[in-house]
Amino acid sequence: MSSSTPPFRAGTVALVGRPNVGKSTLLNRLLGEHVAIVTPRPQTTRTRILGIVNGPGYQLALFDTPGIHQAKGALNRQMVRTALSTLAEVDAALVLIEAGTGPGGRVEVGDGTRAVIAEVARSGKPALLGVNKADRAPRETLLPVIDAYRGLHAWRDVVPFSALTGENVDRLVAVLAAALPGAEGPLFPPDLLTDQAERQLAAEYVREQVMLRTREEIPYAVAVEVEAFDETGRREGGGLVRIAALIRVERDSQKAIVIGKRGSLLKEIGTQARLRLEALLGCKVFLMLTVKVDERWTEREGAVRRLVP
Ligand SMILES: Nc1nc2c(ncn2[C@@H]2O[C@H](COP(=O)(O)OP(=O)(O)O)[C@@H](O)[C@H]2O)c(=O)[nH]1
Ligand SMILES: [Mg+2]
Repeated sequence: MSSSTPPFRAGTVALVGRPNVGKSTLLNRLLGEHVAIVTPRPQTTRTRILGIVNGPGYQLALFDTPGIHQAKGALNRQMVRTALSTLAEVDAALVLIEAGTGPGGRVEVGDGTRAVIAEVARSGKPALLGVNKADRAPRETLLPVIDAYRGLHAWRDVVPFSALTGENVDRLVAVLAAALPGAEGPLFPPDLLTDQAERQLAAEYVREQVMLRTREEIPYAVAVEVEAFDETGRREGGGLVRIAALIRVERDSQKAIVIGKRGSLLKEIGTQARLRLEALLGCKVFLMLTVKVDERWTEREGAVRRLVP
């Protein structure tokens, strides 16, 4: 190796921010796979999800986390704890905000975002600010946003980008990679994409469809468990995987809604989740769904720990 070869860099980065700023969309874009579920609703991500991005001279282990917010209830408190404990364990932080200005072009930094920045400052970790959703912000509104945020923390850099279109994502990754510590080599096997097992992804794809197709409190009252994952019928390049999943809700009225008239909504949820699963697994999937009421599980610490591990 010549002395001019730059050192290899490898490390862990926590992807943190308010709910709904596009953290999971960014992770999926970087991995090229639907590893973290995405919906237009806040609090979609409930656990931390590892995605590994390999590039020339670096390996970036990125942890997607639940949004940091004023949490009410056992489930939400656990989600915020997960985000903060991830931040405490990593080498660096990638903080995401949404581009855009308020009325009259004013840059408004909400209390929630200030709280996220305070947590990052408290962690003492090197931090990069990503200004996401640049695709829907006119260029002239981006600069004032970047300027305002530069003054709020000693960021490594501030990078506008779009997780949705991919615009400037390359630069975001390059700046992140440069912030990683030097390493002998990769921390994880280079062919490992994520820590999410297929079984977990199956449960998450079902929850994603329930969240997309229900309203009000129901999206937040759902937990999904895979009870059976039978891949004895799976073959190289085809075959069949049989999956049985249990959808938990908090009340009888919610169960009736998720099932729908003569089972119509549950059928739709099953079809859409199955299509995503077939794309992931590369084979046919037989997906059986059941709905069960588990009274106020999101408010019980024990139930939350068991159902959202
Ligand atoms: N226009 C636009 N929408 C985005 C972008 N990134 C994410 N979104 C949308 O924002 C919503 C929340 O995204 P998600 O990744 O779940 O946010 P998270 O809660 O931070 O993980 C979804 O409807 C995404 O499609 C982006 O770059 N541009
Ligand atoms: Mg998310």
